[in-house]
Amino acid sequence: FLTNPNQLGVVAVGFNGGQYKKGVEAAPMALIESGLLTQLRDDLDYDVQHDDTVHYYEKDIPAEDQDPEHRGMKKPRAVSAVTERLSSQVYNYAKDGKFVLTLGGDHSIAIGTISGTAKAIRERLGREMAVIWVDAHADINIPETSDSGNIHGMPMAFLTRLAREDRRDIFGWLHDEHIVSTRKLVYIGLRDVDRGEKKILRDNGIKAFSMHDIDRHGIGRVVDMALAHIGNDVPIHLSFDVDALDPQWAPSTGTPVRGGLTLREGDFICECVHETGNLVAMDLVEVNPSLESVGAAETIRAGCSLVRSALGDTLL
Ligand code: B3U
Ligand code: MN
Ligand code: MN
Repeated sequence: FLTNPNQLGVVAVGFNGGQYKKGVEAAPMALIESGLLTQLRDDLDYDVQHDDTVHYYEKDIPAEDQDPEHRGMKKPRAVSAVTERLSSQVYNYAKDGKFVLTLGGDHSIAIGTISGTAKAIRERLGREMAVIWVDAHADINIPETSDSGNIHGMPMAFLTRLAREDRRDIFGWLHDEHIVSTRKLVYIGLRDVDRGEKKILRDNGIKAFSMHDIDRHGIGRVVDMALAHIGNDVPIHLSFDVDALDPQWAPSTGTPVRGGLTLREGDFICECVHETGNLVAMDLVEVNPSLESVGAAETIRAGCSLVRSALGDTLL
């Protein structure tokens, strides 16, 4: 194992500034209150380290009138400040060999989590890390290809340097040690990818398994192919957007897209990644308990199930 067995650092990030719908900031508390961390402690025997706070980063976030659009990005300084702080929180757990679980928040927070683990894994193991991004969306817009300007649609572009900014207050704090290679990125579950993103995926030869591929080959073969692309003994950061699941299983999310994964397929992906023994970090993002009030509890339960599966539950 690439992390110390059963050592788990948890970061709760109540941040919604990468998109415009309120409510996603309440997800970490809802997941914790539903018993997720207790389950990890009591049922899966993790030594769970958590500072008992959901981080809202209020002090770091500039006032809205101090944060005008830049290259069409909305709230760029807020997202940059939050993810910079988050990056070092994640790094601090990962450098000690702990598995890092981050509960979001919208998907812009992956700029913080993935940069933090990538840096720690480089330092601790001298290795480049891979990313498995499970999502209905590719989240790889550069500012110029984004129609929405929402940064939760851009994290993978900044993390791979396809998008870059030199201004320190707008992601200029991302250095080489934080970056992930486009060759070490694999997508699963895509079904709503912007035109510009499709070109980015094609031009850079990025490996992506869409829902079409899952229908054609089945989830088992798709996961095998995804893991084969990454290669053996490569540390893996799993970034799981709950909207990868079909809205039937996870209705309470900001941008649901029909035709997604069943909960069982989502759990299966997590179990297989766990089984590699190479998983070093996981994000669970875009749970929004204030949307679809009837579906909120179900969405939270689905999120808990995904996390437990990635941490080794349900394997006999
Ligand atoms: N690709 C679109 C839509 C989107 C991305 N991520 C989510 N929605 N959740 C965009 O805004 O970049
Ligand atoms: Mn996403
Ligand atoms: Mn998504």
